[in-house]
Amino acid sequence: MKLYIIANRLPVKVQRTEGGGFEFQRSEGGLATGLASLDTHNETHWIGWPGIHTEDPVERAAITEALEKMQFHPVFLNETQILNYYEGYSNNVIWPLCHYFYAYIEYQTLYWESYKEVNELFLEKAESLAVAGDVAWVQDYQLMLLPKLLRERIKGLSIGYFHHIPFPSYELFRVLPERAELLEGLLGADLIAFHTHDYMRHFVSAVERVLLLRFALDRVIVRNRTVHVDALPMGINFDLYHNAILDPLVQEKASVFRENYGGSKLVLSVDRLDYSKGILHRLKGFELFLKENPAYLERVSLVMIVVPSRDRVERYAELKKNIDETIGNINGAYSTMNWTPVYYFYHGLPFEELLALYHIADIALVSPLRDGMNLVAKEYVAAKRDQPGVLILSEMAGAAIELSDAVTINPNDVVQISDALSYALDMSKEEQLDALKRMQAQVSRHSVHLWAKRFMDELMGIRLKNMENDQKRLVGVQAEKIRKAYRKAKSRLFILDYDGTLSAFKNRPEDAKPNAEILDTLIRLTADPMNKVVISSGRDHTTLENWLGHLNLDMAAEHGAFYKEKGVWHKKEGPMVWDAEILSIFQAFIDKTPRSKLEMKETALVWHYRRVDAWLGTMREQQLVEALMEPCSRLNLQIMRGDKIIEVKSPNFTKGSEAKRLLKQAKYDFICAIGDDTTDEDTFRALPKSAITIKVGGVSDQARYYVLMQAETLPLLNFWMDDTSTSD
Ligand code: GDG
Repeated sequence: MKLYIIANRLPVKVQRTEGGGFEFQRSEGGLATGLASLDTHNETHWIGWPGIHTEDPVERAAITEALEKMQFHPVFLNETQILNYYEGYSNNVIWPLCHYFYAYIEYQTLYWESYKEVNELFLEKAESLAVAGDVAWVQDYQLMLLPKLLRERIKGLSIGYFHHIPFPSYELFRVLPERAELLEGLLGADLIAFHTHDYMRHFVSAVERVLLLRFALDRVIVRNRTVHVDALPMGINFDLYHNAILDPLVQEKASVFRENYGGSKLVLSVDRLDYSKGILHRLKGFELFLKENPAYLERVSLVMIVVPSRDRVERYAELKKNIDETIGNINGAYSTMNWTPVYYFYHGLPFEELLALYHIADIALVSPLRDGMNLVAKEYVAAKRDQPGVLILSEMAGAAIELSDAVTINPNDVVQISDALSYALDMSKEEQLDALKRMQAQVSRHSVHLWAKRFMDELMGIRLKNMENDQKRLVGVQAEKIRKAYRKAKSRLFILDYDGTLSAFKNRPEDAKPNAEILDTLIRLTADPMNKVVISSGRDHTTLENWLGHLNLDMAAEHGAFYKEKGVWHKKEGPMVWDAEILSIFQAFIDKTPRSKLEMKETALVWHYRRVDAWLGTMREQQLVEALMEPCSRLNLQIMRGDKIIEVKSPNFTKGSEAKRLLKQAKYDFICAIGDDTTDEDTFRALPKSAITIKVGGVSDQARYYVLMQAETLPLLNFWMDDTSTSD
């Protein structure tokens, strides 16, 4: 098994040398470090853009040859693709959208075309390398279409996807014309993970609303597969940052910096130039702090590292201009001969210098307006080692969820930034060390190594489960084996659920009338005198009688409260559900839940919410159960959660008790039960282990087999009955 990490950028820097050749330097980002530590015997390969532009086939071949020795497989992009796929759709559409900068979206159809084209290019590269049994782990928003493409073209590949930036609320995501394609693209993966549960929640709601799929907790069935989602916050290489100060070079830098900045307290900020980072708000907050705290003048400086990024793009150039001007104004107004309020570096620093700064900074001011995670916050915490220091952290950064001992701020509120600075400066050394210690424990445990391991373990777990589930799936050999057993048997019992099993779900329950295919199959099945066929449904007996009463079969209605045998209906005794109090509770919920409805059966009341908005339905369902709990226990009634229904009925009858009653009547050498609902699991449980129990719609622990969808049920029954020469 090989692991392919597929990311927009390869973790390597390729540069032209003066002699016309190329120089290659590995760049050990967080991701590369985390993956390098994976305790696996599998080969890890990377697929990505090498970051250098050349259209010359000879140069491309030379770069490819050199990179492949490092197990890096380059995908070359031309200038138009870099402009339209990378700068365009990725950075001018998805990036601002996911960071809630809706007005910054610069949309062009051309961008989308290029985004699709480049995702296909990545697929082509993957296709030339990966085979069944391998694993592909796709990284981030530049490649959202890739999981689906990989799924379609490389059979037997396990696919994971990690989204490094925020996933926005549905209300924002829905504005994208390509919202459905992007979500479908991601759903090609087996596991989709985000930094926080909030992003995961937004993704789930976007999928439910845009694609009209329904999640069951953290999973959703997409065609014939289950896709899992999870929140797995990314960590850092803790030891690297924690131990950095032990390096004499870092120590030397630290003492030089300390000396240069004199006795000033240092507030540090480190970001890439981007509007999501809140750099201007931060400066305004610092300015306010100086204005309101004259005692700190000449005693506190802000050291601001801004790593250049896209500053040829107008919006970024403008941001840079504003930053330059704001800093100019602050320094102009407050500087003295001995003191500079803001030290500003518009360039990246070597690792050793960055670490020296982390170590000596009294405060790290991490105040993005939105940030998927923000690793700088975690790096600062680790690098402080045993020195005091305070982390001021934006509540809009994913990291704020884990780093609850930071001083948190709303980064839009400059007053809060200013107040947080004075609060942090007033904190005692003990308070600072206490908070740091707790955060260090968190960051050291939840390292990038653990993050990568947890993702891979989860993906491998899903792969294993899928393999086990494949064994339970009723197709091919399994279906053939059962057909043989069917042939041999002399006395067969069929217990068949109706809705969702024989008939597809309809928005209006009364529309689920048996069609010709259902009737033909049942007529065929009941024509064999060795078959006893029972329809076991939660529906009322009048409807069942109207729809199926003319057939030669038995029925159990309302979960066995009524049963029909030899053409006659019988009713079992149980408590009455039409209690005024219960009815009024149901009525109140119907009134406040648009599109929900009440079905009134003789022995049960059923609240249907299939057509209700997913979020509202889930909330109302829980509220309704809570409201029903007390009166139902007083009246000895059972509350049952089914597939988008809540049913109140007597506990005396269940589909299971009905199955037991049927078993007592005769000896069978072939028993088959098929159903899609939790109530059918009562039937499965009541039957002997040897019975052919089949869950419709996905695996179930109670059933021996499953079919993925209702549409497979009738063909399966017909297949067993078909007379073909190859079957014996
Ligand atoms: C995405 C998401 C999410 C910065 N300046 C210098 C320097 N850095 C290093 C830091 C840190 C990294 O760059 C920036 O961390 P981010 O967390 O912002 O990561 P990105 O990859 O830019 O962003 C983000 C992340 O993915 C991970 O999922 O946290 O929310 O936007 O490691 O140390 N390094 C050096 N000199 C610098 O001047 N050497």
